[in-house]
Amino acid sequence: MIFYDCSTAPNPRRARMVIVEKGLTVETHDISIAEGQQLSPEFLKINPRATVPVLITDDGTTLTENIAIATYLEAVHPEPPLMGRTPDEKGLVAMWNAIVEFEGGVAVAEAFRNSHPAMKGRALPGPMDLPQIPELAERGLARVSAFFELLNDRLSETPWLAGDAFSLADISAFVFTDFARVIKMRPPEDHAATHDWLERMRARPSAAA
Ligand SMILES: N[C@@H](CCC(=O)N[C@@H](CS)C(=O)NCC(=O)O)C(=O)O
Repeated sequence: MIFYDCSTAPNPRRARMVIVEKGLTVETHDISIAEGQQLSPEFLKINPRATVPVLITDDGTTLTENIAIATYLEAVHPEPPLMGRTPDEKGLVAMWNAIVEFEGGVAVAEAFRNSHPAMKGRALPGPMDLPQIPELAERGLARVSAFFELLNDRLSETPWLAGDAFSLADISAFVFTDFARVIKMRPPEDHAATHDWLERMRARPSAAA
């Protein structure tokens, strides 16, 4: 396997955490988004959509989405399971991961990419240069607040997002919550369930990966 990573970006961090949780060591190449390496002709040959993470499987298949990478690694290395054991658990992990990606990941990206000077002209990832839209940044901030509420409500009901077991959904939520620092947003102090969960997340070796 070959893993194309970017040490500063949230989406590659999600895949990196899955790799560590599975106890794997994978040949890794860092692609610097700050230096625009994702747009280089060499990398565009690997992923014409110019995004990281990318995993090249042992059979040579190119996987460019977190969900695809996690699905492949779970199939090849089922233990420890990160995507549920029973049919119901599998459904809940997929459901919460999708909720987190849309309500959390997209919200943070909307706020960050439409406001940060480093993202000028790069309002969406990918090969197209697109201008920032300040109203979207504002909307993103409101969406991140709503995401923090959703997270705390859910974690007040269950220890982990998808239920009793740690899963891919927790990895996704942790990475996006942590990355919200770039738009100066953190879960409110009185979100006790979220802070308890964050502490348990930070204690996992994969959190430092
Ligand atoms: N849906 C993709 C998202 C991948 C993505 O957006 N990656 C960002 C880094 S967090 C990227 O490659 N950005 C390149 C750019 O900003 O030009 C996934 O699940 O992996």
